[in-house]
Amino acid sequence: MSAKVLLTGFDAFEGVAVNPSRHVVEALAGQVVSAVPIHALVLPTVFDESRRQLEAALVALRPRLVLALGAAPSRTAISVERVAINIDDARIADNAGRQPVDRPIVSGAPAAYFARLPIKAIVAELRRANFAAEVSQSAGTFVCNHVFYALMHALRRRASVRAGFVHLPLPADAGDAARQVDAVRIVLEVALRGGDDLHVQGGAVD
Ligand code: PCA
Repeated sequence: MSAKVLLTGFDAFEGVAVNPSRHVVEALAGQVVSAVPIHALVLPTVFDESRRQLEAALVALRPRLVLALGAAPSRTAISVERVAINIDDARIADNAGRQPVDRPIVSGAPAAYFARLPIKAIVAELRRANFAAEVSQSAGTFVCNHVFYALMHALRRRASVRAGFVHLPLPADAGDAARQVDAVRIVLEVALRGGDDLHVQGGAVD
């Protein structure tokens, strides 16, 4: 079977009228990166349903790389997430009006999974291309973390599949939005390159 990339984003949700992750996913749908075709999927910002749709796509496509994207209105840098945690704790309601509090995503499963992406190499490459980028130590506890955790859990026995999550800041204008498409292309290229991560400073003190 030929290799595929699955790229996901989210629709609009409270406080984010136009989701930049949706724009990027739609812009890259059907394109080819490092000779690998991109399959795009826009997920609903809804607990459980987003996970169901993601899991169905994983079964249907069997991708070599999965990159999930979401919007992070409070951030100013492209945030390459290090870790997904096994908890839903919603400060706002999802698009179906649900607001789980302190609910495990998968009962009895590990507290966390690390991204299987060269996160520091990705940050370095983004900075080389003049993007504000950083490693993030938390993807939050809303639907983005939910999908990220569900992704890593679904792939827990498929070690050869690379997967992770990137949060995008809200773009300042149309030019900025277009540049985010280039940034995500860079993320995919570095992720498909394989090899070890860079061991350079990328942590946080608090
Ligand atoms: N961002 C939200 C959910 C959907 C999105 O794009 C989050 O960070 O959880």
